[in-house]
This record gives sequence, C-alpha cells and structure tokens, in this order.
Amino acid sequence: MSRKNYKEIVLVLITFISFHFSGNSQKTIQNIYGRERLSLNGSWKYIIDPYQMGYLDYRQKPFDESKSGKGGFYDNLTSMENSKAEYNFDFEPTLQVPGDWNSQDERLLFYEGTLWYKRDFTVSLKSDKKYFLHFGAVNYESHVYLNGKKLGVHKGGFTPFQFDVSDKLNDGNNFVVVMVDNTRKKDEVPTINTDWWNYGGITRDVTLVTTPASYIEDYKVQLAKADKDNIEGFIQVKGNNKKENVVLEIPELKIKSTFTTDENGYVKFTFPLKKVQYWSPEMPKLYQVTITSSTDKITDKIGFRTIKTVNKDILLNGKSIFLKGISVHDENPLLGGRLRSEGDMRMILNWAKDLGCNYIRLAHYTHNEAMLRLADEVGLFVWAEVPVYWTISWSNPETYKNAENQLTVGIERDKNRASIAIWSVGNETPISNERNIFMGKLIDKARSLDDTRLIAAALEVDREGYIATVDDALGEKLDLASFNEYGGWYWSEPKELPKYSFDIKFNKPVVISEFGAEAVAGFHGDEDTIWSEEFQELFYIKQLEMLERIDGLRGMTPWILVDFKSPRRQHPIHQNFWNRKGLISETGKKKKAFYILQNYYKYKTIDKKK
Ligand code: GCB
Repeated sequence: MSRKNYKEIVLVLITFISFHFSGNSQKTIQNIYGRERLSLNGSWKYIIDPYQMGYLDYRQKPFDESKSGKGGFYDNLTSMENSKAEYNFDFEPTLQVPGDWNSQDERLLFYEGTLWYKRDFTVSLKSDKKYFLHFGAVNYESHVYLNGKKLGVHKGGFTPFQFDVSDKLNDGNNFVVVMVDNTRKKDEVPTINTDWWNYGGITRDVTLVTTPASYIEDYKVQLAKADKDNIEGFIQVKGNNKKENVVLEIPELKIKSTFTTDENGYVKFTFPLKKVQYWSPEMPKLYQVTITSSTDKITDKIGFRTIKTVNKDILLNGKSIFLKGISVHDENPLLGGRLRSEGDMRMILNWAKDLGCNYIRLAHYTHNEAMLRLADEVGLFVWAEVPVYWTISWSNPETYKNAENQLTVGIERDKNRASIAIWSVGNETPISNERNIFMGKLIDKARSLDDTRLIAAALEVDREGYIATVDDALGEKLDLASFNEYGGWYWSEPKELPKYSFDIKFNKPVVISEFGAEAVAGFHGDEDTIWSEEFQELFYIKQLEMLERIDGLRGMTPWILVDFKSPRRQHPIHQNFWNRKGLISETGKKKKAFYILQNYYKYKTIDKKK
C-alpha cells in the first residue's frame, strides 16, 4: 500500500470514528431543568435545503468529511465575507424553537427533507465550569455544528441528546448550526409508515447547561421493586475520578444520608423510608430531594409509589386499581403541530383530567420530559412508549440498536418520575420469528434497566366468528395483557359488539391499549350514520358494555383524546388529513362520546378489595 493510500485510510477511519462514536452525542445529564442554564429557545434562522447543497459537494461527498472540513452551510458565511457564497442565513426568515417546521411555514406543511437552523448566542465563559449543549428532541437526524466545527450526529426524533462543548465555546459570540433531516427511511425507528404527522425540526428545548468541572451526572431515587419501605437508587458523579462523599436529603421526611462513591464517582444505596405520603393520582405528593457532592448540588421533586401485578390485579401501593385512561399524541391540535409550551401540555392534561382519567398513554414515542414532570404534578399515571410501530426492520441489527437506544435514553431520562407506571416496547407489531426475537430482547432490556415498573406492548387480536383471541407469545414475557382492538370500526358494527367475547390466554391484568371510531365534531345523524357524533357515541356505549364482560379488565386507553393530523387520513370531507377518532375535535370541541366515557369513568370502581 502506498503511503498516500495509507494516509487516506487513516483519515477516513478517524473521520468515521469521530463522527460515529466519540463525536456523537453522549449520555445526557439528569434533570437539566434543575441546573444553571441558558435557554437557546426562540427565533432561529433557517434555510430549506432539499438538495442538501449545504452538506454535500457536487460529487455528493459531505463537506465536513473533506480535508478542510469547510464548504457547508455550517460555515455560516455572510456575503460580506465571501461574495460567492450561495446562501446567507442573515436574510432568511426564522422558525420558533421549540416547534416543528410544518406548522410554521406553509411551504413546509408536507416537507420531508433537509433544513438548516442557525442561532447566535453569547456566553461569558468560566474556566472552572463545564458546558453541555442539550437538545430535548430533533426529528429525525441532526448534524450539529458549533462555530463551524462539527459536534456530531444524532438519530431518533423523540429522545434527548447532548454534546460536551466545554473546550469548543468562545468567550463571547458563538453560533450553532443544525442540519435536520426528517426523511422517512425503512430501517429507522419509526419506519416509513406511521399514522401520525412526520413533524420535522427542533421540536423541543435547546439548552446550554453549565455545571462545575465535577458534576452530578445522574441519579435514581425511587422505591425498590414492590417495596414500600425502602428507597433504592444510585448517584453518579463525573469529573473527579476519586472517592467522595455525597449527601442525599429529603427535608420533609427528615432524611439526610451520606454515601461515599467509588473512584468512578458511583454509589448505589438503599435506605428505609418512614411515614411517607405515597404518590397516587388522587394525591400526587412530590418531595423535594437534594443531592450534594463536594462541588455540585441538584434538587428534584420526586414521588414514591409501588406498582406491581398479582394475577389479574394491578396494585398501586398495595391496593388494586383501575387505570382510567386515554391515548394522547404529542400534538396541539389548535396549532396543528407539536406541543411547544407548558401551556400546550397543560391543556392536554386538563382535558384528560376533565374526562375523569387517572392514566394516559403517551403514544407512540418518547414524549417531552416536561410532560412527564407535569403528569407527576397533576396525578396521571403514564404508559410511555418507543416508536417500534407496525412493521419495522426486525432483522437489521442497526434497527435493533436504534430501538434499544431510544428505549434506554427514555428510561434513563424519566426513571425518577412516579407517574410512569408502564414502559411499552411497541405497538401492533406483526408476529414472526424475527419480530419475536427483536421484541423479546427489547423486553429483557427494559426490565434490566428498570424492574420497578411494568413492561407492556400493544398487541393485536385474532378473530374467528364472535371470538377475539389474544395469544401472541410475547404476552408471556409482558406484565399486562394489553392489546388494541377495533371492533365496531375496522371490523363489525357497534350494534354487533354485544355478541363478541374475548379469549385472553394470559392470567394477567387486561389493559386495552386502543379502541376507537371516527366522528366529525358537529356532524350529526342517527346512530347508524358513519362519521356522525351519534355513531361514535353508540360505539362507545357498546364497546364499554362489551369490555366490561372481560374477566380481569384493569384499564383502558381508548384511541384517542383529540383528533390528530395524519397523512394517511385523506377523505376530503370527513378527514382532510385528520384522524377523527378523537373525543375532542381539532378546535377543542368535545364530541358526544366524550361524555359517555366521562360517565363510565365517574362510576368505575374495582369491586374486589385487595
Ligand atoms: C392503531 C394504531 C394507531 C392508529 C389507529 C387508527 O391501531 O396503533 O396509531 O392511529 O390504529 O386510528 O387506526
């Protein structure tokens, strides 16, 4: 091999290693909202770039992999500096961050491709601090550049990621450029086919987090598995590389314990908890928890509760409960876009509360951390999910790695949220050998990361005559018998539903993860008139009668709280790109069926005392 070739190979290898491993985002720090931080939300300049002009040269090679590393839009040249530059952020319009691009510019409603974001900011650097550039979520693939240098790549549209930028920031002016690509691809998670809008862009908060050089990176403070009396958790300090004392305080419970980390900054602990007010939807008690290391201090609000199953019962703090739920997408119908603010999130949660819910299914991907914190505060149990949806590429190891990563990051981020009762590993995945292996591994992974919560998936039913059977082998490995069924809509008629019964092969609590029917708010007819509110109303009456007969029914999340946007829903009169299974319209109007479910939840109890 010639010297030149050798050099080239080494260069390619280094590029590969830096972009695909070390240059990539790193594990995110716990509780960024509890840190010293600079919000980079607000107006960002943007360039629509369908040909990836700002990323690839005319031979389709990435500029950032060339020798100079220059040539892309991330250089952020202005015409003052270089009159031949064929772009200029300064004269472009702005998008609001957080927020999807589709709902902010008519040209972008259906856009699937590449778009560049740019924002300037200033920092006054302190030499004894560390700085992390943190993204709440960007859909789907993002390439992040700071002051013209690449920080790395991230894939996955719903999970947070961050870069350590401590030695890359300028004291004073800085600029960050992000290339976002929301092109759907077969081997990604989710895959090309979903029943929701493929909102692109920087959809969640961007934050510059500041910590001391040695900082508390992560912690878990939760009750041990099914144990009402003991806290089990860990603290991870980073940056010191030596043993040190860390103090954990819960002032209201008069708890103050000191633990000593190992030389990697890690300590695992258990300690007893007395006279505690357990968290529940009726009484969502949160305690202030403070962790102090030799250099850092962080405060969180944490609730304590146990959840487990015994045969067909779900026990919350030892008592049998019924999960009165509703499914929810991360979307504000009034905007026709992703939820952006706390106000948006509270609107959704208030609707769920108004319906009488104690539980929500945050379908079909990881929702905003702020949403989980609000669920903790207002008292709603949560089913949290990863976008392993329908038919993804079961035998591609990269696809598995991606799904596992999204699951892991979601669990790591939200492990201290009492509201999360259930980790779901997927939705309506078709049975096959490859899928069983994939999903089996994902279930094991979820359990190994967090065995204090229930693990579930939305399975499907088989029908023959008037019998709907649930016997997906995955059910053996899961904690719930949960499945979607569309009796009265995709199959059969509402009036026929009393004839159906369920044959569920698992001695586990039955939690119906979906059922639903479409109705256009304000469209009235008799109960046989499809798309009318009356049709949906009768549908709910008959569904609830049918489901009531299931032995071991312990909860449900009908599909869905609010009408939501989907490219699959084309009917020009009834749908116009809205899935109309909501109990509330896209303008916030409650349909008749809302009141049927509200009434059902009002009187629903578990008769058995456990
Ligand atoms: C389902 C899917 C959900 C769809 C829904 C529907 O089974 O899980 O994502 O939106 O049906 O409306 O068809």
